[in-house]
Amino acid sequence: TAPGAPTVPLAVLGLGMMGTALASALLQAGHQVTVWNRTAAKTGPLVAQGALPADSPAAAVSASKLIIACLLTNDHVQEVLDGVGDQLAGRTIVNLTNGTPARARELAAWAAEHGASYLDGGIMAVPQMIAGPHAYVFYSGDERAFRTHQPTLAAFGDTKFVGADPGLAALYDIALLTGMYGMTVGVMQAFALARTENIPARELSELLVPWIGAMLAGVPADAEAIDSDQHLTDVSSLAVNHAAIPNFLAAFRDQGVDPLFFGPLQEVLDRAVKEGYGGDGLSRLATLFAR
Ligand code: FVH
Repeated sequence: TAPGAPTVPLAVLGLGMMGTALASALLQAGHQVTVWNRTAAKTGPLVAQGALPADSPAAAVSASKLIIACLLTNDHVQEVLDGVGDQLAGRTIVNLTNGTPARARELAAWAAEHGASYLDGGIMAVPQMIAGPHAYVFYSGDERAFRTHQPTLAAFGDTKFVGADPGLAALYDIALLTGMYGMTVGVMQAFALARTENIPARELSELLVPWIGAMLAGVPADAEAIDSDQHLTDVSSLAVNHAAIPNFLAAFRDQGVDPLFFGPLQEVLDRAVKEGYGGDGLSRLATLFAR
């Protein structure tokens, strides 16, 4: 253990791309880490870094006070934890698996029934970013457990505790990923459109990056409009966007590209204009989507 590193024994359950990065960061921070994975061969590289392999979740949990789970889904987490329920009293579970707020609350209630503390987490990083300067993780749930283990969890990146409601970390996680997926899908659709005329993706990429960056600069103004519920705009009205979207739908049709979310977008803009919001900016959509 590195000088000054906390010595609470840890287990990492799940050594996929993310679980491996998490376990590796903990080892590099000087912790004693027991690792378990359904496919045992994945423990090899971590054992080479000093991890202790466990041949079952039960063996991993019995060796540890803090249990970090990062599996494909929360159904897998529940399945694995069900097998060790009688061992969890007095331990802390930190679940960094992607899931819903409702599922996080269920898991927290289940953990409490088994005498364990529960923290849910949403990782805002890809595996290669873990332990780097831009990685951070949202946590919610048992605040005392968070305060106790925050120095350990800091091995992954910055720690952001967002509340005692265990569902909140998943909500923040899904909100940020929603923004990311919207952008990524739009970018892929742009590449698909450009490909229909043999425009190289690299050429479009050089145009997309500064364009999207310039558009992202408007997000704080949208946020202010949403928080103050003042949506009138001198930038780009819903009426203008409503008039333009049929061109997108026609261009996708003519070029043979899937319109994806532009059909539903047209429908919501139809509704917005019909309901008298044509003079508002795009920030109005946040209130319309929330219905
Ligand atoms: N990778 C990323 O960039 C994102 C970043 C943000 C957080 N996500 C979430 O992290 C969870 C794990 O993602 P991952 O990238 O590590 O995923 P995989 O590499 O596919 O590893 C999946 C692990 O889950 C194990 N597993 C699957 N099914 C079962 C099962 N029935 N019983 C027990 N374990 C299971 C799998 O085991 P194996 O296939 O190696 O035996 C891996 O350990 C995920 O929620 C992301 O959304 C990652």
